[in-house]
Parts: sequence; C-alpha cells; structure tokens
Amino acid sequence: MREKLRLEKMARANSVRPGRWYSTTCKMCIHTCALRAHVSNKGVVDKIEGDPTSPSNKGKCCVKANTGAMRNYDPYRLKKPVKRTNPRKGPGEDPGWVEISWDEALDLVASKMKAMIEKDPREFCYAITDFHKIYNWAWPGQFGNANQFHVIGTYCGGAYHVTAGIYNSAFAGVGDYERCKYWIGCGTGDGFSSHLHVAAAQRMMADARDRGMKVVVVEPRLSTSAAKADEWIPIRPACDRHFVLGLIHTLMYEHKIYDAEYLKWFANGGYLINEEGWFHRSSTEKALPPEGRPEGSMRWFRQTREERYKPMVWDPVDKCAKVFDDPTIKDIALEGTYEVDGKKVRPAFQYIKDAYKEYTPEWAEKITTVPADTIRRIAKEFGEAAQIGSSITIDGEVYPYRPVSFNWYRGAQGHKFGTMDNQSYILLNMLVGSYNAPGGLLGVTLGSPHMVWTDEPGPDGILDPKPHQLHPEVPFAWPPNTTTLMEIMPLGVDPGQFNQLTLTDPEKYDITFKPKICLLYHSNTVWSNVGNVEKWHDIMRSFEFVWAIELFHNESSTFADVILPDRTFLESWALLMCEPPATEGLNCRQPVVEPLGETRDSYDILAEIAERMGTLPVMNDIYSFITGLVNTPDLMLDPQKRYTHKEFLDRCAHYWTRSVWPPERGIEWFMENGHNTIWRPPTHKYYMSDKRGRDMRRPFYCEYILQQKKHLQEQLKNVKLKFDWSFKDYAAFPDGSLSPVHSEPPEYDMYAITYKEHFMNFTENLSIPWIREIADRDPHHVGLIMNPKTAKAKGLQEGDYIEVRSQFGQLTGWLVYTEGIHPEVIGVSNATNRTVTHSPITRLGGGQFNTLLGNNFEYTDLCTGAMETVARVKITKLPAPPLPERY
Ligand SMILES: Nc1nc2c(c(=O)[nH]1)N[C@H]1C(S)=C(S)[C@@H](COP(=O)(O)OP(=O)(O)OC[C@H]3O[C@@H](n4cnc5c(=O)[nH]c(N)nc54)[C@H](O)[C@@H]3O)O[C@H]1N2
Ligand SMILES: Nc1nc2c(c(=O)[nH]1)N[C@H]1C(S)=C(S)[C@@H](COP(=O)(O)OP(=O)(O)OC[C@H]3O[C@@H](n4cnc5c(=O)[nH]c(N)nc54)[C@H](O)[C@@H]3O)O[C@H]1N2
Ligand code: SF4
Ligand SMILES: [Mo]
Repeated sequence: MREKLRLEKMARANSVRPGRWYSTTCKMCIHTCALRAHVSNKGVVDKIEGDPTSPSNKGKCCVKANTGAMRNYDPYRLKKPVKRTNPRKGPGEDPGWVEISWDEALDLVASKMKAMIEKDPREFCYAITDFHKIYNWAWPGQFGNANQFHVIGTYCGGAYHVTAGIYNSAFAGVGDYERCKYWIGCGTGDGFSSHLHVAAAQRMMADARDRGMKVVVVEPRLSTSAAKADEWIPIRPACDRHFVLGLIHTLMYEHKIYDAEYLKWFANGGYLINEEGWFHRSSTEKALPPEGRPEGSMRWFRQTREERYKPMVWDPVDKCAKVFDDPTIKDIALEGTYEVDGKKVRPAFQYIKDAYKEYTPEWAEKITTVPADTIRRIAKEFGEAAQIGSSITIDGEVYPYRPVSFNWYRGAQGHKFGTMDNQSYILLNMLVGSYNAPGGLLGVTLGSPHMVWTDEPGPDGILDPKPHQLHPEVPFAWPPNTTTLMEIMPLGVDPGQFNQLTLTDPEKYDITFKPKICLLYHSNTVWSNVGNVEKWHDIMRSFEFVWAIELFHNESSTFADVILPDRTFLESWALLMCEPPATEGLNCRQPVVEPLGETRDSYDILAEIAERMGTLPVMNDIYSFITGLVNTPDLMLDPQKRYTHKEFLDRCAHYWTRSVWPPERGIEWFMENGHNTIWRPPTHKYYMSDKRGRDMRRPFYCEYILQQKKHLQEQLKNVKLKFDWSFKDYAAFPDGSLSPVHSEPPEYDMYAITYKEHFMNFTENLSIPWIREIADRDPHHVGLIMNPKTAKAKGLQEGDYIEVRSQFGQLTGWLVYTEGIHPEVIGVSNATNRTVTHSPITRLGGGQFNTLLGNNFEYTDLCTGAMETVARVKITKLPAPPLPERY
C-alpha cells in the first residue's frame, strides 16, 4: 500500500508543475461531472481529476475528462472569427476561410438576421444543442421561431423523454444503484459507457456489483456493458419490445408473478376499460381540477366534458363498480369481465393480459432470435428477484422494496414505434412493482432547476402527465409554421430530420415560407441527422446564409459563411447538473485559464448579436422566463441591460439556491466550492410510498395518449393533408407492431447499427490524440464489425474492403471480425464515419452511418418523432483502395 502511495505521488509530481487547483465542471460529453483542474503558475492546465467532494462522481472522472487539456490546446481550434471566400459549398470544396474581426463578423450576422426577422422569422432554422447552456436553446424564441434543425431529441430520447414525462413526470430513468439486486440493461451503456453521467455511474455500478448485483445485458453487440455483465443476451436489432412482451406474457401467464398491490393502488391496473378501449366513466360523478391548481395546466383544460367524469373500478368485495376514489372501496379487481351500465368492461390488467395472450416466448423467439427458454428463465429470475410483497423502512417510513430494474436507452427505443417500445419497458417495471420503488427504476430529472422534478396529481387519479420536457407544446396549426411539423405532433419532440422532407418539397407539406438563414451552434447536424447525406448537403447549400458558433470545423460548419469561435469549458462559464443519475444540485464551470486567441463565450456572443439586432430586451425577458428569474423581482433581468454570462449565472445561482436548494448562494460561492450537490435523500420524493403515490397512479393503461390522438384527429378533420399521416404510433399500451426494417426487400439481408463508447463523445473527440489512440487499439472502432461466421458464409474475410448499402445510402470500410456481434448485424462505430474534420489526427471514414437510415414518415414514430436508427443493408466486396496511413 505504502509503495502504491509513493508511486502515485511520484506520478503526480511528474505531471503537474507548481500551481493551484480550481473547482470546475466537465464538458467533454453532454454530462456535467464535478472536476478539479490543476493550473500551473504559468497559467497552463496540466491535470484534470474528479472532484473528490462530489457525492456523484466521488473524485472520479472518465478518460474523456482527462483529455480536456488536449482539447483546449488543440492547435487546430478556431481562435478568431472566420469568413468563407469560396461561395461553392460542400465536401471537397475549400471554403477559403479568412480571419476577420469580431466587429465585422457580428455586423454581418446581425444585419442578415435583422433583415430576415423583419421579413419573416420563419425563414430562420437553427441547430442548437449545447446542453450545458440550455437557456440558449430559447434564444430563437425572441423571434417567435421554432424551426429546429437538429436531431438531438429524436435520435435518442424522442420517445423516451416523452414517455418518461407522461408516466413519471421525469426526463429519464435509471435503476436504483444503491439498492438494486438484479439489473437488466437493454440497448444502453448506463453504468458502463454512455447515457447518464458515465463517470459517476461507472462508480455506482461498480459498487453495486461489489455487493452482488446481477447484471444482464440485452444487445446485438458485445458492448462494454455486455462484456462486463454476468450474462449477455445477443438480440436481433429493433425488436427489444418483442423480447419484453415475451417476458411480460411469461410473468402473467406462466410464472404468474406480478405485483397486484402495486397495480391496484399505485397504478391504474384496476380501471375498467370498455370494448372501445376507453376508461369506463361514471355517468354522474365528475372530477374538477384541484383547487389552487396553477393556471395553464394543459391537461385539465384539454379534457373534453366527457373525460371529466371519473373512471371506475370493480370492487370484488361489494361486487359493484365504484369511482376510482370512492372511499368505500374494499378491494380492486384486476381480472375478470364485468357488466356495468349495460356495457362489457374489463380491468386494465385483464384487458392487457388478453391482448398479450399470443406473445408467448416462442412468438418472441421468432422475432428476436432470443431462445424461448432464455426468455422464460430471465422472466423468472427478474420476477423472483423483485421480492414482491417485501418492504423496507427508510428513515422511519415503510416503502415497498423491489430490488430489480429493467434499464434501457437509445438502442432499445430509437426505433419506429419508439413510443410503444418505451411503454413496454415501463410496463415490465410496473408489473413487478419496481417503478419508483426502492431498488427499482427511478425517475431522473433533466437537472436544470427550473425543470426540476415536480410530480403532482392529475386528472383521473393519475399522475399529471408532463410530456413536454424541453419546451411547451407547439399548438396545432395548418399550414404549419415550423419545418418540423410539430403542429401535428401534440406529444412530439422536434423531429429535426423532417427538415429534409419539408425543405426539399415545401409544397407537399403546405410550407408557405422558405428558410434562408441557418445557425449551427454546438451542433454537427450534417453528421448527426438521419437520411441520405447528399440531400443534407443540398439543403445546406440552399440556405442564403449559414453562421456557426463552434470550436472546430466539421461536416456542418464546412457549409458556414461565418464561424464565431466559442470558448472551451476550461475558459468559460456554466452552472448546472445535466441528467444526474442519483443526485441533485448545481455544478459550476468557471474559466480556469485565460482564453486562447480571440474566442468569446457563446452566451456573450448571442447577447451581443441580440443587442445589435435591437432584440436584447426580448432575449432578456425570455431568459428570465425560462430560468424562473421572472418569479423574483430582485433577480429578474433588466430588459435593457446587457449582462455578461457570469452576471446572468450569478442571478440564476441566487434564485435556484433560494427556491430549490437553500441556502442561497451566489456565483462566487460556487467558484470557491464547485458544487452544492447532494445525494438523493433517502425519504425522498423519488420513492413511492403510501403517503405519496396513491393519488398519482402510474398509467398501466395510458388513456391519455389515446385522448391526444383523438384531439389531433378532430383538428385534422378540417384539413386536407397531401401526405399520409398514420396514427398507429399512439397506443394506450404497447403491442407487437413491427418496425418496417424487418420487412425490407430480401437482398438487404443484414442489420446495421451504430454505438457510442465510454471514451467517445459521439465522434467529435476523435481529434484528441489520447482518444484516437484508444480507438485505434480496439477492433470495434477501426473497421466495420461482423461475425466471422457470417463473413465466411458471404465469402468475405477480415481486411476486405466492403460497401454497406441500404435503400437510402451507402458507406464503405474495412471488414473486422468479432465473435461479439449478432450474426445478422454489421456494426458501424461512431469512430469510423467522419468525413470532414478540423484535425489531421481524426481518421476519415468511407461515409456517414446516418446516410443508411430511412428519413420518412414510415420510419418515424409519428407520436413522438423518434426515428428508426437501425438500417437494413447489403454487403458487397469492393476492390481495396490503398490502406490509409496508420490503419
Ligand atoms: N461516452 C458517451 N456518453 C454519452 C454520449 C456519448 O457520445 N459518449 N452521448 C450522450 C447522449 S446524447 C446520449 S443520447 C446517450 C446515449 O446513450 P446510450 O443509449 O447508452 O448509447 P448508444 O451507444 O447510442 O446506444 C446504446 C447501445 O445500443 C446498442 N444498440 C443499437 N441498436 C440496438 C437495438 O436495436 N437493440 C438493442 N438492445 N441495442 C441496440 C448499441 O450497440 C449500443 O451499445 O449517451 C450520453 N452519454
Ligand atoms: N451516426 C450517429 N449519429 C448520431 C448519433 C450516433 O451515435 N451515431 N447520436 C445521436 C445523438 S443521441 C445525438 S444527441 C446527436 C448529437 O448531435 P450533435 O449535437 O450534432 O453532436 P456532435 O457531433 O457532438 O456535435 C456537436 C458539435 O459541438 C461542438 N462543440 C463541442 N464543444 C463545444 C463547445 O463548448 N462550444 C461550441 N460552440 N461547440 C462545441 C463539436 O465540435 C461538435 O462539432 O447525434 C445523433 N446522431
Ligand atoms: S462522463 Fe462526461 S462529464 Fe463526466 S467525466 Fe466523463 S466526459 Fe466528463
Ligand atoms: Mo442523444
């Protein structure tokens, strides 16, 4: 031990020069782990570590954080505004960048923007994806504009956040690391490589496994999670819901394991459903919005008259139907068929169980390739580990104890029918009573305090649904005012992919305006968006003016007319915690070094442009509104004043600590102390108990989604759409509908998938030497991965140069063998599909993965905007070009 310490000290002594530590916050991925950065007396960052005082990452950080200094000192960073001199745009064209002064750059942008808003603000499209400054997402709101031009919502959380909002008032969800004993991870890197606060989650996962938690991973690929799990279940892509429907069937019909008490009292498993699929409602008893309810709750004023009558349950003791909140209810029936008011009705549980009769393990095996016996066994293990009936006392309060969780993210639900995918995983957790129980699956907030967890009772005794986690609902209108068609997606998350459809053929979508200006701020939308990439290039060329706020050149900013250089996280401000898995509070990012070159903080850039456009007062009002500052006259922004980012955050710090996490603190306190993070308090709102929960039942049967569909259909009655708009994605509970990727022409005989890894942030950090070295040593990230059995059957071998072609696009690469992939799947790592970068260190690939994906309504979940992120492809061997250097 002593030797180890001595060596550790030596290592530190070698890597750091005399200087001091600063508390700050990481931004090498979307999350925000607390860090400390060591800065030498010469003002150079020479070491980055996790902040040992943070209860979230507890002194740990991941490899990406370690490379923060390399990002900062990257010689190819943009350090001055640049303007293109070559009007021809696209790959292969040298934009002919020339450096210009800030004055010239800002004048140019402001004058173009001003002319545009004076004419028609709908001519502005924007891709803004900086999660650390989420208030900047609202910047275009000052023009009343909502033409989002990115897929940050719909590639990953489109359906996930909407359903988490409806079913749990949450932004995300994850197993209770502290108390879970049996963890299934499906299409997610949670706890290992991606999703919520990787560095913090890895630590929590390691601790949980140390105390014996079993981990099962369901994945087409031997991912980091799968490799570390107790069991890997390889699955055919885009059918995880079918696997889970198989588990639910088995638990309901074969093992007969389910948490009846949870389904009766904490969910609406006992609500009576009529043959048309609606709640059977009392004909006399009407519910009214609770007194003192804040104005503007969409859900209450949206309800039709008929929907205001209370839903009913069957009391098997008194043998009659009663309204759900009748105090005389002795018990609630979950099963059976009854006649009430002359109508045939069934409890929701029975209704769903009947619908799931056909979803046997054998049915699921045919679709998923997971053996029926495995499905039976996993169902049994999961059901038994839930310890249904057991309870736990925490701080004197008794809770149901259900130490199992089914976890999932992008891979499991980034698909056509993504809404139903999410619903199925939620239903499985509900079925065993683990949804919000200690040990089970718990809600996670987005993290910004103004969007902090607020669950509250809604109509029908059910939790008030909060589907709109990122911005308020876009009201119905036709013709549409957005290029994303949000007007006909009452539950949607802006489907940025639809820009490709609406901008290519505006008439078909009744778009009466023509977008001319595009802003790319912290968004590589040409790389990250789905659909044929040449079509994206055409759209980028069709804008009259493109401006970007970036650190680097990339696939998208190569189309820009002007690029304004942002500061790195070591030079700039932020105050938040993004998607904390088990903690709450604020982390402060502060400049720890002098900024390089003539860069500026993106907040300050946007404020200055607003000032030059004459819209600063509106910007300030909007920022006051979305941060909540509007509630406190002493902290609200003065519309006329231009604040620096630090001044703005100082006000947020005061307000957020005053209102959410007292004691009140200003930014100076955070600069000194780093964060005010607390571990989820035990008797916390996250757990459901008898005291909390009975008036906020979770919708095992989600009539609300059907109501949304009905309202939309009514609004569309008077409109003649020139395209087919399906409503199949709206469902009260999930069924076995299949994504169209499973029925493509037979020559597309393989599935192509993509994935993140712990060392990669999408793909943008592959320009960092340490990251590039890691990627180069891992076969999963140097070529297109395929199972050798499949390759041999196709007459291919490792090292072959191959083309991967879908109905929509194609890419090329070198074939790499791995046993760690489902035989029907080809893996396209994010590390293999860059096409334009700022740095010679990044290896360019033979095309972008997303060009393989279908970008149309058939491949989109039209309830939420989530899209199919799996492609069907055929593989052909090509003559090999010379191997690139270092391959
Ligand atoms: N290290 C790291 N962490 C990140 C990010 C990052 O880029 N790097 N990005 C952040 C963001 S914005 C997001 S959205 C999250 C994403 O977090 P995750 O959803 O955890 O990440 P992905 O790698 O996109 O997808 C998870 C896994 O799904 C698998 N997969 C693909 N198709 C299927 C399928 O059909 N079924 C199943 N079961 N699995 C499938 C992939 O092989 C992959 O391992 O991570 C966040 N955190
Ligand atoms: N093939 C493929 N496509 C994907 C995914 C995938 O895994 N594979 N993931 C999908 C998901 S889940 C998401 S959320 C989206 C993400 O999509 P994007 O948000 O477009 O993701 P990035 O490529 O990381 O682009 C972010 C850009 O921000 C820049 N940047 C980094 N730090 C800063 C900063 O501090 N300031 C400024 N101004 N810029 C900065 C980087 O240079 C980078 O070019 O992509 C989706 N598309
Ligand atoms: S998980 Fe993200 S925020 Fe946390 S240390 Fe790693 S790169 Fe930084
Ligand atoms: Mo994402």
